[in-house]
Parts: sequence; C-alpha cells; structure tokens
Amino acid sequence: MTRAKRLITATGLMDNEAIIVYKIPNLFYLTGFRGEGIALLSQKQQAIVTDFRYVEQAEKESPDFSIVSIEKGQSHEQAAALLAQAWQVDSIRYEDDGMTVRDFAAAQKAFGNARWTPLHEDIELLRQIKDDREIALIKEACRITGESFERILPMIREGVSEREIAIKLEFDMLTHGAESIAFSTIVAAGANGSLPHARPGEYRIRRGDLVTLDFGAKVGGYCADMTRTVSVGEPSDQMRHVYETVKAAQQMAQDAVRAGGDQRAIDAIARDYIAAAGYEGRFGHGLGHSLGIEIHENPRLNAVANGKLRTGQLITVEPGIYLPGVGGVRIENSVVVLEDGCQALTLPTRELIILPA
Ligand SMILES: [Mn+2]
Repeated sequence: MTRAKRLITATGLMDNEAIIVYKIPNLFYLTGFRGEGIALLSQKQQAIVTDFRYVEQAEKESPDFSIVSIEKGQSHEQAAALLAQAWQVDSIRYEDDGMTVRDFAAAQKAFGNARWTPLHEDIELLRQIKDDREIALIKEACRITGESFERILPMIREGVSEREIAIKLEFDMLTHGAESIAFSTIVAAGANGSLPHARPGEYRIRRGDLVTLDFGAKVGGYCADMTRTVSVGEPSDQMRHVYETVKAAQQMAQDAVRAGGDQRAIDAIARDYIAAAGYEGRFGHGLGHSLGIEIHENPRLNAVANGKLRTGQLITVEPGIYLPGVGGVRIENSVVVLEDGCQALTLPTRELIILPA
C-alpha cells in the first residue's frame, strides 16, 4: 500500500473528504516529490498542485499522482479547489500545525463552503515508524557521518579553529555520498563546550581541550545525527571524569532502548546517573529525539515525555554534561528501536579518543 493510501485508511477518510498537505516534509513523505507545492488526497484520487518549475520533476518523482500546474494568476489554493469540486469533495482535513494563517484564509476562501477539520499529527504519527527503505537511507547517512568523523580526526589538533574543523567535516561528508548536510555542524572546543548548540567560531584549539562535534549527513532526504567529544592532548582529571560519566550514562540509556521502553524512564536512567555522579542540573536538555526526513522528530526521550517506544522508530541517545566556563561533553548515537533492544547506526567508538596535540 502506498503511504498516501495508508494515511487515508488511518484517518478513516470519507468519500466526500480530502486531505490537503502543505508541510514540505509531509509532502515528500506521502508523494516522493521533493519540490514545492501542495498535495490533495481523496479516497479515489490524489494530486500534486505545483508550478511550471517543478512539473517535470513531480511527474518523475510521483508517478502515482496527477500533477496539476497552476496557471498564470492562479493560486495553488484555487487550483486545488477546482480539483475538490471535480472530485465532489466538500470537507477538508488540514495540518493545523503547518499552515500559515494566510494560507488557511486563502484556502478557506478558494474552497467556498467546505468544512475544515484539523488533522493534528496524523501524518507525523505515520512518519514515526520507519519502513525498511527509510531505515536503509538513515543507516547510509549514519555510515557516511561516522566515516567522515574518523577521516577528519587527524586534522583536529592545537591551533586549528572550530570553523576549520566544521568546514572540513562538511566537505568530507559531501564528497563521500552525502547529498547535503542534515543541520548546521556544531564544533565546540575548550570552554565553548558548555554551550550545547555552540556555533563553530574562530577559537583555536589548545592543548588539553575537549572538542565536541555534532553533525550529520543527509541521504535520499533522510538525516543522520551524531556527536562525539575528543581530547587534544591529555584532558584534565576533571574533564576525564565528566567524559567517563557521560559515556556510562549514554551506554546505560542506550541499553534500555527497546520496543515498549518508557520514554521518560529511559531519560531518567541517564539523568539520575549524571546527577548521582555530582553533576545535578548540568545536563539541561532531553536525552534524545527521533529523526528521519527532519532532524528533530517525535518521539522524544525527556523528563516530560509520555509514551513507550515502538519497533521501527529511530531515536538518538545523547546525554551531556555542561560546566560553564570550563567545558562540556556530549556523546550521541542514533539507534533503531527493535523488538528486544536496539541497533546503533552510529558506529565510531564511544571511548575517549586522545589525539596528539
Ligand atoms: Mn541530536
């Protein structure tokens, strides 16, 4: 069954209803189309409304859909409304978390008296469980990401700037099979390591610095996400202790990931361990998030999560400890949830790598 058909079944769509899709990640997921436009899906017919620039591409990428090109002066909403009329659809389900107020007003106007019902997260719920093809793409993205990390290690040494490392890392991923990078690369050295989302800057590495690298490749529209922290020269006893604490927390939490695993309880495993080691309050973000077409997807592993993991979900396990003015450590694997455990797609070692200064 196609993904569009699965969505139609999952939402119990009636004959007089259609789903309108604006969000680009949802459009790609449901249709395979990687351009811009909107989709209209009914029980019997499915179309993509786009413009001249993308018609040929849409025909290639989405052979199961009729492709409608807007005419001069016509809006996407007007073209979609004509389809709805032809399909005898008078009730529309829409992404209440994804349309702008302006799009919504334009659509309501174009569709006349149609009834509008929010989808909530019906499409995102389907996206949570990855199929074999999606897992293969994420696995490949993770493989490239891990190999790029290992290849650029020799250039991480005293005197090199965070920015230079980020550029080399991205260049390496892009020249080894990544179609693009999944998100802005983070490289944070020395005291900058206490900023979980530091932007790589002109700071030059000094002997004894820990360097945190958080980055990912994108392949076939799917993201990888990995973090490692390495030491340039011998780290201080304090940062070595921080590292070993994060490593153990990461391992324990990852070992607890399985179908049926409670999302909040898994977060608590890492959080409680870090607090008990003397770093209470120094792990100020959630343990993990899902990923796929987008770098941050549901489900999450955090202190307010409510739910249990399911087979086929992707999740990151990324505890950290951040000491303002001193530095930080984060270790992150992306894993696939299995019936009785999980499989890490991030392969490089989690042991502390001490590079020659
Ligand atoms: Mn992450």
